[in-house]
Amino acid sequence: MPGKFQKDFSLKKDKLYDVDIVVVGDIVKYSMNKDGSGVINEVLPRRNHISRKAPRIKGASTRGERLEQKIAANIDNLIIISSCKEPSFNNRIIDRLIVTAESSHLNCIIVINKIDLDRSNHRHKFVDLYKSIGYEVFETSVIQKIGIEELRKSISGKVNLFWGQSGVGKSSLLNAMYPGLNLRIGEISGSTSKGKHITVTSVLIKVGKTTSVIDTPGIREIDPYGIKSEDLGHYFKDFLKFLNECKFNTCTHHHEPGCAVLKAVDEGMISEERYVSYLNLLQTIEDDMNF
Ligand SMILES: Nc1nc2c(ncn2[C@@H]2O[C@H](COP(=O)(O)OP(=O)(O)OP(=O)(O)O)[C@@H](O)[C@H]2O)c(=O)[nH]1
Ligand SMILES: [Mg+2]
Ligand SMILES: [Zn+2]
Repeated sequence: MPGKFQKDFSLKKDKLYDVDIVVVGDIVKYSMNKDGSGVINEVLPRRNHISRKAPRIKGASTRGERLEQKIAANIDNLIIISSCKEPSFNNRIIDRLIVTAESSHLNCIIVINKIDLDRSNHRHKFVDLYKSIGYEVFETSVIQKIGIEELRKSISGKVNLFWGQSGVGKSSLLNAMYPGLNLRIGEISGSTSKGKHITVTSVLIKVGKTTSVIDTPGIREIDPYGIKSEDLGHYFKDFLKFLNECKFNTCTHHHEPGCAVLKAVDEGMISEERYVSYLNLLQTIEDDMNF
């Protein structure tokens, strides 16, 4: 492959992960060969990108900081897809995806799918929570055709990345929103209630003059990249108004005396669910530093 693309690749070949040279959403200059194949000559500067920590390779000797794995570039909205059941609702993953989006300054939209399976209305508490923080939340059912049109309208005119666990219904929702897409849909495993990782590569599809959607493979784990423990609180929007009141400006809101976040949790001003997600992420960041 000639041109700049190859040059960049060779410069980075010592890296464990080279998946981020070109990512979905990139705008590139390319030329066509006579046989109909194409060559990317240049990747244009990105206005933003979203990434996570690359999973550790089993048996690899790499120690210390985990590398960045870029997921997509030039996006407007991160659409966080979750489900009420099959797989079960997981607000820890939602919070991890929110932090990932906030740290890249992307707008987040939360979708809770499969509401037809939520007979006990377990989701309501979380719908209220995320709305109270200021996020847009959609409750959808592909089976019962609920919330599909509302979501479609809300993401119109933007580049939208659909992200979430396997089996939550990312591809199903996209098919329901844009008839004719015919994305492949999977089954849910009877024994584990988990998805079977049906979508295997990210694809960007133009669904309107100014609207694009990116369907992605389901995630197993999500560790945000490049966040220091003392900065983590800034990516929890509901913590923001308390952060300046902590006694120490390096406060990690874990054990420090005079912590305004801890006080707000005690007084019910910050939800315990969100605080547990915060501690969970803090632990991941600290574990990686000591690895
Ligand atoms: N009951 C119910 N099932 C749904 C709904 N939406 C999707 N499903 C089912 O969930 C299963 C998984 O759907 P997919 O669209 O393949 O899920 P995905 O998130 O794209 O999964 P991966 O591509 O593996 O990441 C399929 O059997 C769908 O029919 C819904 O609203 N209600
Ligand atoms: Mg899929
Ligand atoms: Zn604090």
